[in-house]
This record gives sequence, structure tokens and C-alpha cells, in this order.
Amino acid sequence: MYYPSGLVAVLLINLVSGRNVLPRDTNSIGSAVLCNGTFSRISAQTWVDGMNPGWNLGNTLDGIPNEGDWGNPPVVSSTFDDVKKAGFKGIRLPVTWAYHFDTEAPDYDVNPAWLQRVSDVVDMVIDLDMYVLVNVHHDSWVWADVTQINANYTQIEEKFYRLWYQIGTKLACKSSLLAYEPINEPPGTTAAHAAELKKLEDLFLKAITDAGGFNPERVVTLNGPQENSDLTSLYFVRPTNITNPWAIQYHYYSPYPFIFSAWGSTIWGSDAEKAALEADIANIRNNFTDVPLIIGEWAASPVATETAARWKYFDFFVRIAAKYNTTTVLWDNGADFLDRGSHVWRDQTAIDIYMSAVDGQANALPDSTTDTNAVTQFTSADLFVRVGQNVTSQTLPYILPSDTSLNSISGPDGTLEMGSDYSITDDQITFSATFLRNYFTNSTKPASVANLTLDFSTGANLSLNLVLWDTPILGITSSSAATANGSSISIPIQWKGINKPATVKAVTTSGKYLVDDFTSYYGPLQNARTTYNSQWNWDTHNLIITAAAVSAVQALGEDVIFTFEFYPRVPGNAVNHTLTI
Ligand SMILES: *[C@@H]1O[C@H](CO)[C@@H](O)[C@H](O)[C@H]1NC(C)=O
Ligand SMILES: *[C@@H]1O[C@H](CO)[C@@H](O)[C@H](O)[C@H]1NC(C)=O
Ligand SMILES: *[C@@H]1O[C@H](CO)[C@@H](O)[C@H](O)[C@H]1NC(C)=O
Ligand SMILES: *[C@@H]1O[C@H](CO)[C@@H](O)[C@H](O)[C@H]1NC(C)=O
Ligand SMILES: *[C@@H]1O[C@H](CO)[C@@H](O)[C@H](O)[C@H]1NC(C)=O
Ligand SMILES: *[C@@H]1O[C@H](CO)[C@@H](O)[C@H](O)[C@H]1NC(C)=O
Ligand SMILES: *[C@@H]1O[C@H](CO)[C@@H](O)[C@H](O)[C@H]1NC(C)=O
Ligand SMILES: *[C@@H]1O[C@H](CO)[C@@H](O)[C@H](O)[C@H]1NC(C)=O
Ligand SMILES: *[C@@H]1O[C@H](CO)[C@@H](O)[C@H](O)[C@H]1NC(C)=O
Ligand SMILES: *[C@@H]1O[C@H](CO)[C@@H](O)[C@H](O)[C@H]1NC(C)=O
Ligand SMILES: CC(=O)N[C@H]1CO[C@H](CO)[C@@H](O)[C@@H]1O
Repeated sequence: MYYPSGLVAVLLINLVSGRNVLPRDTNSIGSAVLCNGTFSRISAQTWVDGMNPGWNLGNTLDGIPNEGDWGNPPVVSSTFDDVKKAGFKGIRLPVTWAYHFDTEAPDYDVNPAWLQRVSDVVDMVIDLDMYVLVNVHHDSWVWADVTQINANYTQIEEKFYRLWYQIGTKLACKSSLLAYEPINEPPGTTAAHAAELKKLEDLFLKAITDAGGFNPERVVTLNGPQENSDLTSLYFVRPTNITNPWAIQYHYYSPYPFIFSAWGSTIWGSDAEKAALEADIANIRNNFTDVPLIIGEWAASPVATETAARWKYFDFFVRIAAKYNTTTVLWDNGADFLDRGSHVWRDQTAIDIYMSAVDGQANALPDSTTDTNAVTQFTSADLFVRVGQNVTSQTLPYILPSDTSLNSISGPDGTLEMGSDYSITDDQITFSATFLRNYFTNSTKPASVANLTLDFSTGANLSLNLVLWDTPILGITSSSAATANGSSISIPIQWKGINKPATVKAVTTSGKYLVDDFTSYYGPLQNARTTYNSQWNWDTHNLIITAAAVSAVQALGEDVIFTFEFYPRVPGNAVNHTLTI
């Protein structure tokens, strides 16, 4: 170890700003970077406003162990072009460092090629004049978990300081578009955990300051345990002695059942649910009335949520965040929103709703069931006709903001004729039988047959999916848990309409629930329903019962009937598969 002349600069800077002159930590101090060029200091509020709305490059640089290992190829700059074109202003770059250390204690040298890669990706974003946030991501549970019984706090502190010192050194001279986030969703529930996390945060601030360059002027987002809003309100301690402009970051994935497609929760948007969401966002704002706030992760993924409920959520969540002066950054794991390979947004309507809502503009929305005690679910995001059904006119209700009207409707065959193809009464659109019979004929195969675009006078356009449906057909109606032997089970399926399950019920023949008995207290569309990814999944040609669900059946020791339910959620649109022990 050596003490280069840069240390003098560090001491001087610290003297000038009146802080501790000696590095609190005795672990290695390198030379503070001296940057060429200039840095335009911006306030944390300016940076947070500039990030709005933001997009997360999820499951990429944070992949374990390497970029490319979590289903997304290494990022290319055209992805950021796509994101910018869609209206996003900033990018959060989650980065996992845990598997990129070349040496262990005491130096914890980060692989130079990895540091360079992160620096290059930061430049891709800055070159587009977009705001960018770099963090330490899954390290939070891989090696920096302060809740582990045997956690060696000294070691975590030393490694954390060294890591941020090296990141700070590498990125020291980037423009003020770049900000830092010390650690993603750090585990922690107690005051003791919070105190240790505060210590890590202080070490982060010290490390970047010691690294020099423009870092002491750079915006940082700070956070409480788990980046959870309530724990942040409870435990966050304001820094009093730093030069960095700072904001508070938290994450929001609520209500859990709807966002994570758990327990048959395909409905969202009642007044009570909206009030609960607003109360959450208001609570942390009221705790920090003078601090810029940023929700660094949120999402309602098009993969498994119901379309109308999802669009309502996008519209309401984003407008409420705006109401409380809070920036939002969408989580995108690569399978959710942007198809990076084809440059296509999988739910363009959701993105359009987002962009209007972020400016405070309410959007026209499809109406849908909001009563969680309902026995069927209605939606205006899809127009459903069942195979064999006489095609009659159909009326769909919409929720229109004041002063909003329908300009026009277009489809694959051009603009629809008002009068003959459709008519409007108040907030309802009625599609004529003659028009619908163009798409629903006796030779049409069950599937999405067309998407219409509804152009409204304000806010986003909405798409309307015309779907001919029937009950899907399974290739096998029973299988053996013993034969599966701990693996998941794939059940071939012939889809007939919307190619994904809505939810899956799992009960024994005697009516015992496979998991989550508490769902007996929920509505009829939720009793005994299980959770996407935990118990069920699907792919192009199969329904999937997960390995965990197979094990649960074996543990229960009774045959279990899995009832896969589909959209529309009406009686008869479900199939059974029995898993024997
Ligand atoms: C600043 O410029 C000098 C001269 O071109 C160069 O040697 C040095 O590496 C630069 N410093 C940084 C931090 O880029
Ligand atoms: C904890 O880490 C420190 C620093 O690396 C080390 O000196 C110490 O021996 C460790 N303690 C234990 C109990 O492993
Ligand atoms: C600020 O004060 C805290 C608490 O006294 C201390 O741990 C931290 O090192 C200080 N930070 C800097 C940058 O001096
Ligand atoms: C701050 O947050 C706490 C914990 O969520 C809450 O109990 C309290 O009411 C909030 N304070 C204000 C002023 O809203
Ligand atoms: C809210 O945002 C405006 C401008 O975007 C800013 O000037 C103001 O300080 C913010 N207020 C709070 C409480 O964050
Ligand atoms: C189909 O519906 C139309 C009304 O849209 C009705 O006139 C006709 O009789 C119905 N046909 C059958 C076979 O039910
Ligand atoms: C209509 O849009 C949905 C959702 O994006 C898509 O899955 C479907 O394939 C589209 N239908 C047609 C006929 O293109
Ligand atoms: C809505 O759709 C119309 C017609 O397809 C198009 O001209 C218009 O630009 C769209 N508006 C928005 C806000 O996307
Ligand atoms: C079941 O799985 C275990 C562990 O993977 C394996 O050792 C065993 O051979 C398997 N049994 C059968 C019947 O495939
Ligand atoms: C599917 O299983 C349930 C029991 O969970 C039963 O009530 C229902 O009738 C079965 N449906 C079919 C189509 O067999
Ligand atoms: C979808 C559709 O057009 N269905 C028609 C099929 O033919 C019967 C008569 O055989 C009609 O009643 C249906 O409307």
C-alpha cells in the first residue's frame, strides 16, 4: 500500500468543506481523480425531474454472474435509442459487482474490464443526453446482507467502501447527468439493521468523495431498508455533512397480489384500492416534504396482468406519483415491456398512457370489473366472441376524462364508419353486428382476430383486441407427481383465444387447498387460486406446473386438481389437470 500525493488533495478538500480530515477508514486510499473539463452542478430536484419518466435496464448488467446470463444479451446503444424515442428521459442501470472482483481482502479489486464496461454503458446513455443512475444491485443479498446471523459487518464495510471507491474513481469525471445509488433494496427490518445500513451509506458517501473528480458534487439517491417506503419513513436519517445534492429513492410494487399475479387477483381499480395506493405515496411525501423523491422501480407487467386493470393502474399510479412530485422509473426485465431484439414495445398502449399521465394528463380507459367479490370479470380492453355464438352488436363502456371524446376508430381495413360500423352513446361504444361479422366468421379460428385503435381527443389512444375464443384443450388431463420426481410438468395445450392463463386453482378432491388457505377469505374469483411463477407458468405450447407445486402435492400426499382458468374469466373457460401422488 502507498500514499500517493492525491491524498493531500483529499485532505485539502475535506479541510475546505469542514469535514473530518482523516479518512475514517484505514483501508486503502488511492489518489483522488482530478478531472479535465468542467462539471455543471445541478440540484437533486433538477436531476430527479430530469429522470422523469425513467426506464430500468433490468436483468442485464445486474445478471448473475455476468451480463447476458439472465436472458438478455449484452446491452447495445440502440436499446437506449428505443427507450428515448418512447419518451423516457432517464435510465437506471442496475449493476451487480459481486462476481467481478479479481481479488479479495483487503483490496477487493474490481475487474478493470467490468469497470470499463459499466463506464461504456454509462457513456451510451449520456451520449443520448439522458439522465443515468448507477448502483450496486444484487450485492445487497449476495455479500452485503446485514441481516444474516453471521454477517461480518467489518468485512462488509471494508468491501463496500473499496467497491464504491473504485466505481467512484472510474466514473469520477462523468457529467452531472450521472447519479449514484449506494445499494439496491438492502435487506433490513430492525433499527439495528437500519443503523448498519446508514453506516454503509456514510461509507459510500466517503468513498466517492475520497475518489475525487466531480463526485463530491454529484447527485446521489439515498434510501432506507429494502428501499421500502414505510421503512424509509421510519428509519431514514438525513445526512448533515455532505456536499452531494441528494434525493430519496424507494420502490413500489403494490398491491402485491395484482402486481405479482397472485391468488387470482386479476382485478384492480376500485375506489378503495386507489385510495390505498394514494395513501402510500402521500405518506412518504408527507414524511419528506422538502426532499426530491424518486420511485426507482415499479411495474405492472403485461406478461400476466389483465389488460384493462393494468392500463388503469398505469394511468392512476403515474398521475398520483406526479401529484406528489415523485419521479417514476419503470422496471423492465427484458421480457416485460421492450422487446429489445425487435425494438417493439409489447404493450405500446401502456407506454402511451404512461407518457400522458406523467404530464398530468388523464387518459381514456377501458372500463372493467372492480368488485373483487364478482363471480365473473368483465373488460373493455378485449371484445370477446365465443366460437359458435351468434355474432350480435356489442357495447363496451369506457371511462373518459372530462372534455375527452372519441375522434375515430381504425382497424386493419382502415377507418371505421361511424353509424354503420359503430355508434357512441355517452361513454359507451357499440360495434355493429355487421362490422363484427367481417372479423368473426364461421371459418375464423379462435385467436386474436384484429386490433382496433381508438383515437381519443386527449391522452393516449387505446387498442381494442377482437378475440374469438373457446375453451382450450389439454394434451393430457392427468400426470404423476412421483414420475415428475421434483421437476416441473409441461402440459401441451391447444390455445383458443388469449394464449395465457388468467390464474390457476389447486384443490384436492375433498376440497382442501394446495397452498395459501387464507384465499378462502377472498372473493369467488380468488378462492384456492395460486401464484404465477410460484405454482404455474406457461410457454408457447404448454401450461406448466412448477417443480415447487409438484413438491407441494407430494408433501400434501393427496391428488390435486389444477384448474387452469383463462380470459375471459367466465364460467366454462377453464380446464382441469389432475396431479396424482
Ligand atoms: C486530463 O488530460 C490529460 C492530458 O490530456 C490526460 O493525461 C489525463 O489522463 C486527463 N485526465 C482525466 C481524468 O481524464
Ligand atoms: C471479519 O472481517 C474482518 C475484516 O476482514 C476480519 O479481520 C475478521 O477476522 C472477521 N471476523 C470474523 C469473525 O470472521
Ligand atoms: C458525516 O457524519 C457521519 C456521522 O458523524 C460520519 O460517519 C461520516 O463519515 C461523515 N461524512 C463525511 C463525508 O464526512
Ligand atoms: C411518516 O411515516 C410513518 C410510517 O409510515 C407514518 O406513521 C407517519 O404518519 C408519517 N408521517 C407523516 C407526517 O405523514
Ligand atoms: C416539486 O417540483 C417542483 C418543480 O418540478 C419543484 O420546484 C419543487 O421544489 C418540488 N417540491 C417538492 C416538495 O419536492
Ligand atoms: C342472431 O342475432 C340476430 C340479431 O343480431 C338475430 O336477428 C338472429 O335471429 C340471430 N340468429 C340466431 C340463429 O339466433
Ligand atoms: C392484438 O394485440 C395483442 C396484444 O398486443 C396481440 O397479442 C395480438 O396478436 C394482436 N392481434 C393481431 C391480430 O395482431
Ligand atoms: C392516435 O391514433 C391516430 C390514428 O391512428 C394517430 O394519428 C395519432 O397520432 C395517435 N395519437 C397518439 C397520441 O398516439
Ligand atoms: C429422482 O431424482 C433424484 C434426484 O435428482 C434422482 O437421484 C433419482 O434417480 C430420480 N428418480 C427417478 C425414479 O427418476
Ligand atoms: C374441475 O375440477 C373442479 C374441482 O376442483 C370441478 O368442480 C369441476 O367440475 C371440474 N371441471 C371439469 C370441466 O371437469
Ligand atoms: C361466428 C359466426 O358467424 N357464426 C355463425 C355460424 O353459422 C351459424 C348458422 O349455422 C350462425 O348462426 C352463426 O352466427
